[in-house]
Amino acid sequence: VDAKARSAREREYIDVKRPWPMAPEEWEASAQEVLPQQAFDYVAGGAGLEQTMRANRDAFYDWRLVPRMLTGTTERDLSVELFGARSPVPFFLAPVGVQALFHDDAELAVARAARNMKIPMVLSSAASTSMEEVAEELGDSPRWFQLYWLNDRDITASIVKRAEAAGYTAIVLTVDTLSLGYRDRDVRNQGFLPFIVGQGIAQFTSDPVYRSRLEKPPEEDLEAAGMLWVSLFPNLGLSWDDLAWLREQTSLPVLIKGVLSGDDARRAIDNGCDGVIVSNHGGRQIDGEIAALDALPDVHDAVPDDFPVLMDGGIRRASDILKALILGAHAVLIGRPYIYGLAVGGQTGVERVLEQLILELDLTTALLGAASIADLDRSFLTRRPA
Ligand code: FNR
Ligand code: LAC
Repeated sequence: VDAKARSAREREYIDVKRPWPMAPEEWEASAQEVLPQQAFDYVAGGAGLEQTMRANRDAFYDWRLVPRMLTGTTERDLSVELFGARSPVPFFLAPVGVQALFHDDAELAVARAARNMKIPMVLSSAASTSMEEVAEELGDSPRWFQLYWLNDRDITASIVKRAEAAGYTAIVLTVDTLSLGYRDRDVRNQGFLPFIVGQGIAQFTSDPVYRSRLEKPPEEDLEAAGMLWVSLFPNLGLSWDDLAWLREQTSLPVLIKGVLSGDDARRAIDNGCDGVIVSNHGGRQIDGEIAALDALPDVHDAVPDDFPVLMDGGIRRASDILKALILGAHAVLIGRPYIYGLAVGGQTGVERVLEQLILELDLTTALLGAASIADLDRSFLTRRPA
């Protein structure tokens, strides 16, 4: 990142010499202006032709909200409860790796924004900042830990135990990325892969078991630490049977991120999991696969009503959040939009993006005639006429 250019830009916004971006596409365009091409492409891009990325967005267009008039509701309660903890709004921050690509303060800037706004942060296994440092910044603000199960059980056990010790209250096991997808933009950028040069492996360079696998400490040879990560990351042999072992490592709730069918949701339950996240990783893994929103009704139908179902993929506006909640999500995750906020304005940028979303969500819920998230039943939604 060209730090000088970026901080000048940041100051410009903070001084309100120029208006902050408003719509999500404007944040994306501003992020493109401040980021080096390869960093922008890494966040903005998806697998192959990016058909699934588009499908994630298009799927929302097929549903229309049906408001209810004269309900006399003047107050809204946008909060939701998951695993006994109440959150002020029905969205969390999705796990997004390697945030040092987007801002020097990386995950720490996001943690400050999350804490100020009381929005739960899901920290990535591929973060640029260790889980303990992020936890310290978060204080008692809520957090979950996203797990990439590297092909080494001792390392994985150590990571999970550290997350529990650092106050993360759930483990989110991502199962759609047992190997990274084929992403045209990254291939075009000389095969851009931050991990090879040791970026995005802070959970591991800070891990005693991982460090014990290295000849030289990462402080002396970061590239070797990166190469070890790249060699341990692919774990295509992982199967549902392995979950019993993970369950033994932790008493925290375990959610499976990357479920796209009712069948897999049932398998998650049968294997002792406590929740699922309907997601196709933002269209970054399999080009041409089902849109996340289109997968949601099948998952919803397959699980008990009180079984936690979250969803992400293409959530950009308040209406997207509302549609996903009505179709069965208990909460959603915001992904790329807050990263664009981070790139443009650090902590303040993230806060702006989230504030805009909350304002729009509150107003839209009011206009729909709903007093709370729990009020939003299926009668508020209809399929677009063919
Ligand atoms: C991701 N995502 C992701 N997911 C995960 O479980 N662990 C991770 O480390 C990452 N890293 C990551 C990096 C970048 C740059 C992006 C854009 C995404 C996926 C993320 O959690 C979420 O599923 C998607 O971002 C949702 O799609 P949208 O709404 O951002 O388009
Ligand atoms: C990605 C990984 C880090 O999507 O999840 O790039």
